Amino acid sequence: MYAQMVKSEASNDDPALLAAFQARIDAGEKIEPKEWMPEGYRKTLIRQIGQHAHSEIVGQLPEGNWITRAPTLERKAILLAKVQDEAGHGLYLYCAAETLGVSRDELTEALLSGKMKYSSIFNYPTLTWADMGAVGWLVDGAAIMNQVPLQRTSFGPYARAMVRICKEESFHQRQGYDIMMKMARGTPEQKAMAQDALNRFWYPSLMMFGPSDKDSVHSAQSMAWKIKMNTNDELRQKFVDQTVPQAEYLGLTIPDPAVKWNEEKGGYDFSEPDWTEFFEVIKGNGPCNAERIEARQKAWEDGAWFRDGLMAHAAKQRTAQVAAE
Ligand code: FAQ
Repeated sequence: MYAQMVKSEASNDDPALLAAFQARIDAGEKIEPKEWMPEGYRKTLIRQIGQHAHSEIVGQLPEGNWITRAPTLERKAILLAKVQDEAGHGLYLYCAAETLGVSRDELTEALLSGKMKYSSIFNYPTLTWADMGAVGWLVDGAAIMNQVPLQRTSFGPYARAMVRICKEESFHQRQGYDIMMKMARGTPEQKAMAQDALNRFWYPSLMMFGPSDKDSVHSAQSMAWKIKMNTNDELRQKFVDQTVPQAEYLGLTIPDPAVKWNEEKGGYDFSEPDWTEFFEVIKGNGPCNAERIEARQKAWEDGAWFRDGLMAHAAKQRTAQVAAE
């Protein structure tokens, strides 16, 4: 079904309908699920919302890794709440994608077979407790930078899901920064752990915004349709501008000697991430890709009995309802 949807792109792009649709987008109207939309618009949304949902679900794994090892009861409760929020975000997003005619099962199968992607960032390991700080600070920080503009995206269910998600992401970012503050102001060993986490997560966080604008295949069309509100490089620059002073406040060093305030552009100069590494990671060759998919595959198989039970119950209810009518 996912493959069929991809193939059916441009099957109904009648020029008059397309022009009327674009006029609605340009006027800032929201598009709702039952309204006419070009196949390419629907396909792009399924791809982006589905990828986003998968990122939230797979994104539970690196932090879930530390729930049993959180240093205090309070930290454990906070981390648990954050990871549960991520599951919730995945569910809102799967629901938003379902309004476009694809089921959650189909999306999950596309993830497990490698047809669909999830964010590159979750293919990096979380090696120390300081990584919980770096993930909250940098990964959620990058997610917010990307998602705040998406609250104004043209597809109604996606925009509405983003409003709630962004509120929760702010708490996630704050809790990460709070961990970093404790570590950076702790013992020299703790500060070194915080610096090491920043060193390892800096470039992967910059990669979250996608390839540089010249290599972004979808940006132009997605921005015309207001599925994306900014280019990848614009958001990456905003993220760097926000994060460098936060690192200074922590007394930590961004692992890039090229980071320097540029008065003329009103932003920081910085080095590009290693794009070869990025493309390898999204092709499936990152440090944890196999482990992440294996964990999702196992969860899918372990949950089969429950899904079967729910379906059997729903079928029984339907039969009872038909008999009563
Ligand atoms: N990872 O043409 P573009 C979170 C792919 S936040 C993997 O520029 P596009 C919260 C892209 O799909 C993370 N693949 O693509 C959290 C395309 O390949 P395709 C999720 C990437 O779509 C925090 C190709 O490269 N957020 O989970 C990545 O216009 C902490 C060409 O790229 C979202 O998904 C990447 N980083 O722009 C959870 C936000 N970047 O599909 C737990 C919504 C690019 O043709 C813990 N998504 N690719 O095979 C977006 O805004 C966009 O989809 C971008 C990419 C900006 C990610």
